[in-house]
Amino acid sequence: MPSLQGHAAVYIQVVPLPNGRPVSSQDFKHFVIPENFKPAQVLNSLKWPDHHLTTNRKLHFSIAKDNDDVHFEIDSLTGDLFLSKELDYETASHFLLQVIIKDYSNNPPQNSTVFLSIDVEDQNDHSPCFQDDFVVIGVEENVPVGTLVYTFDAKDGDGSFLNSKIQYSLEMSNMGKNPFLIHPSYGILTTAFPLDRENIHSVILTVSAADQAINLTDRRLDSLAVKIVILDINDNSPSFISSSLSYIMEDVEVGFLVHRIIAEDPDEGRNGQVTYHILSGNENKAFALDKIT
Ligand SMILES: [Ca+2]
Ligand SMILES: [Ca+2]
Ligand SMILES: [Ca+2]
Ligand SMILES: [Ca+2]
Repeated sequence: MPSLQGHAAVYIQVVPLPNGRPVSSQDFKHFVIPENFKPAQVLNSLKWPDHHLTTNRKLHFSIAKDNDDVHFEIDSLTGDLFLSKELDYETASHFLLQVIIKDYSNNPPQNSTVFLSIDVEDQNDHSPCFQDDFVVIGVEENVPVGTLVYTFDAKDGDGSFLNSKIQYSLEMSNMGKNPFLIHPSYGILTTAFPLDRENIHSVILTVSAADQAINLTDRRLDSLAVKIVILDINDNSPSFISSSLSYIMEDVEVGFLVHRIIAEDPDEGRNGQVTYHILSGNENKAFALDKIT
């Protein structure tokens, strides 16, 4: 069972009590209850001032009706305060209850009032969440190092700072050097190295978003598969891979295959498609060259 911490009252406001005397620190109790505190559990550190505990006094405890709050109930005989409904820090993080204590051992019965100031402590009960399950991004090769590729934006529904503060990290699924970097706080993905489509066509990354709950074991995360397709730029010229020397007998027939000239270009699609032309030396048009083959 989570323990409760009692704290000294921090309220400085002065409101007159029904019996006319000003509020003293005795009349305030401050509690912190964890968000995951279960209904029906007694807030057992609630200790009424000693003079209320004298056994031969007939006391009656109630929560003032104008606190239209359904989260708390009080045992009218013992003064034990119960949680009657689950707490949700994200909906309500603070309660101020007015407890009326009627003392029937006096005639007429005497009323006293105690304010219970209850702070709910946020529990890390929401996980970070990416809006998508899978993202495909295109980025051109040869962009300058530090180019922005994508901005990830995971949300976390917790109400307090660290439980909802997201830290991003990434892992590369394929082998090799990861050419991307992610900013841990802003989720900005940038290039860390020059990209070369002719070397790597695409990169599969797993981007994780973890909240920063104080206890490492309470931290929650979500992850997202990201495919980055490196788009081609025409950054390679064709180069000849066939021999530059060929022999031919003088008496071959017209149409004889003299030589197969092969040039290669590693770029993609039209950027890598090679056509052939004779620039010079073909005197009397003695040779014909097929443009495609
Ligand atoms: Ca969280
Ligand atoms: Ca929470
Ligand atoms: Ca090319
Ligand atoms: Ca290229």
